[in-house]
Amino acid sequence: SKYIHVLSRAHRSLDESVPWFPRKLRDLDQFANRVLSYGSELDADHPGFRDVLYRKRRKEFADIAHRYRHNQPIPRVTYTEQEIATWATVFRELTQLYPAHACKEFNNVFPLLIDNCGYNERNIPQLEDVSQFLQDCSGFRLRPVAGLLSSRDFLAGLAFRVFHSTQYIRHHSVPMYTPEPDVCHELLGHVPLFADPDFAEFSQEIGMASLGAPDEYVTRLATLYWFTVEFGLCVEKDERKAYGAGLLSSFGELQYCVSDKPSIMPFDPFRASIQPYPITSYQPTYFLAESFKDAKEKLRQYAMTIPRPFSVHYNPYTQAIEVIDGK
Ligand code: TIH
Ligand code: FE2
Repeated sequence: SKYIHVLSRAHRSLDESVPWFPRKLRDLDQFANRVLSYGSELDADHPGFRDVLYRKRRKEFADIAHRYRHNQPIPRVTYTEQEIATWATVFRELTQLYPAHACKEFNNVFPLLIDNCGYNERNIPQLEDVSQFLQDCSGFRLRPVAGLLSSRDFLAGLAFRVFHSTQYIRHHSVPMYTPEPDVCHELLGHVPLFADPDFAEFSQEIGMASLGAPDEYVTRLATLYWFTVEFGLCVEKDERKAYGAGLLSSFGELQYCVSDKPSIMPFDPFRASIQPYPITSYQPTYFLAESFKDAKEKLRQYAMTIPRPFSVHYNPYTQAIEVIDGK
């Protein structure tokens, strides 16, 4: 028998063995208080570790995100000349590579961001403007984040078409590649594709599959996310194109990924979800998808193998997850 819990006001809780997950958009506010590391704590090997001003700046950004609550506009930031100069370098180099190496969906959206969201060499676009634009395109929205979220929390956001986004910029000494996300990575790498309907659906599917899933499966879904949304390649007329945000925001790795150096495997979620990967260097291996639609179909097949005593449905009218007993 199927029973939709969300219809009852008294949200009967699931079996105790099922990890907690958000049911409505506002529930994402709870993530703010459990970031794994606060955005201003930099490791000793971080390029900004010895830069007192940079660390102070990182703290300001972390504080904005920490105070943020659902439905508030994302605070606007005045970026410094040095920050804008870093953005300009990244923007200039990447926009020269996109026509040849980015996938067509990305190149279709990019001019809209120039026209509507202030994307240009001399301006770092504001998260609030970009979030409004995405909501119009695909219902995706941005939320500022104060530090690293657990995979479980981060993926859960995607189930609601919410993307947790950093707002600070990489240290000026490392424009071509940084191992941590920054505003260049979010705005240039992720944002264009979240405006694409098929890609948005694919991303949301990963998020929905993760809700209440056992830890081992959340780890595998995070790996799948890594090899698709972050580092995915796809085929276009026999050519290899980048759709992963980690490639589209790094002018170092974007050139490397289409060279003959890395090894390339056909996208198969059963295989990609268990592939080990480095997080501080270019990827030795990429997975090549046929299309977003094909990747989504394969992901659905994979998601059906995740053991969960219930299924989930996203109701766009209430922006809530409905939980349905049984598979
Ligand atoms: N390496 C990317 C860049 O330099 O823009 C940033 C990240 C990709 C994936 C995680 S962080
Ligand atoms: Fe990312």
